[in-house]
Amino acid sequence: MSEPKFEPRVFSGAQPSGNLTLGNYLGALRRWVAMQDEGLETIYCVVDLHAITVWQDPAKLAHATRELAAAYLACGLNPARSILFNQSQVPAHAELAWIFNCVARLGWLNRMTQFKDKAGKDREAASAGLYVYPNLMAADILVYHATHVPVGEDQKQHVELTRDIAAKFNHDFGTPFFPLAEPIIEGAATRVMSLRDGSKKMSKSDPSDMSRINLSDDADTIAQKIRKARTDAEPLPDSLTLLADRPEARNLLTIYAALAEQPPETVLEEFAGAPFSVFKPALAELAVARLGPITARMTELMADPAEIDRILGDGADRAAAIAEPILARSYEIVGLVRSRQI
Ligand code: AQP
Repeated sequence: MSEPKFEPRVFSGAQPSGNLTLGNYLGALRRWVAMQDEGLETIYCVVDLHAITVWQDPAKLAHATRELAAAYLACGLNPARSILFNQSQVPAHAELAWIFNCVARLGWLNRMTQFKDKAGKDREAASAGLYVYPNLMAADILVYHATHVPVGEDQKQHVELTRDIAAKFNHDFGTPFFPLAEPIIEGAATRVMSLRDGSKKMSKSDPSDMSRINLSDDADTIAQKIRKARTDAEPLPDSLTLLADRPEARNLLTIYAALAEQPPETVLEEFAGAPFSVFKPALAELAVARLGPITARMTELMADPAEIDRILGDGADRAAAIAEPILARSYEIVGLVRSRQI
């Protein structure tokens, strides 16, 4: 099978399952903006169909969808340069996901650690949607023939599954139709950890709001959360290797370095020997300085939800124009008859 050349195209998304966290920002969004600003073709989605794999209150979901779109814009995504939309407005995602439900193997899905984490002990009670979530994610990416997927570390396994699905489809149908998309896991903080437990990732849906910094938090809340962040009693060391067994301390250092856009070693040079009573206020000040303008912009944007809806609708039209021919060709390859005159 000769490999066709796919033009570089970037796709990524985040779920409107709560407030966007500092983890989402550092692990994903900041990279998305950089890729847009590098001049690449970029498509960024509010993945609302993924959010409903766990229960979402309908009124809160609509609000969270607009708020996430506002966060995208406030972080620097520009609808004139990137396609910005919410997933459920482009039905091609869900349609291709059905085909991928028939391509992906149960054994592959059984290995997905995110399903195990999210379903927890009561797996029987998890939705079927949560189980096949990675197939929908594969469709999100492949319905645009996207080649690059900037994500945090936690999504690496799902992008690898996307590659497996593309490869199996191409093999089964004997045509190199889908690209093998690459995960782009870059930046200083690809896995930001919970402020309450250095072994758990910071997450929008963690029951404890104190475990995360939300992009919508005000300055006092950010300062309070950092002050109360769990740490050990030791001061900061002068070398990174001495933080190997101190996950909470390492996490705060990583966050500082990422926000300051400095290597962690440089930050340690400044703070070696400092107790957390000195480091935490410095981190809070930096976090407020970096996130404050984003929060303020989000508030301004949320004052005009009709404009957000307009941007999402326009983005969905542009996304559908790319996705629909790729979906139509996928149906043809699979052998599904399409004879309606539309
Ligand atoms: N803690 C994190 N550190 C670095 N990157 C992270 N991402 C998520 N958490 C961290 C990255 O953010 C992007 C959007 O994530 P998502 O909304 O698709 O869902 P998720 O990965 O499941 O993130 P959350 O915050 O934990 O959401 P919930 O609680 O709803 O499951 C992805 O690129 C992700 O890697």
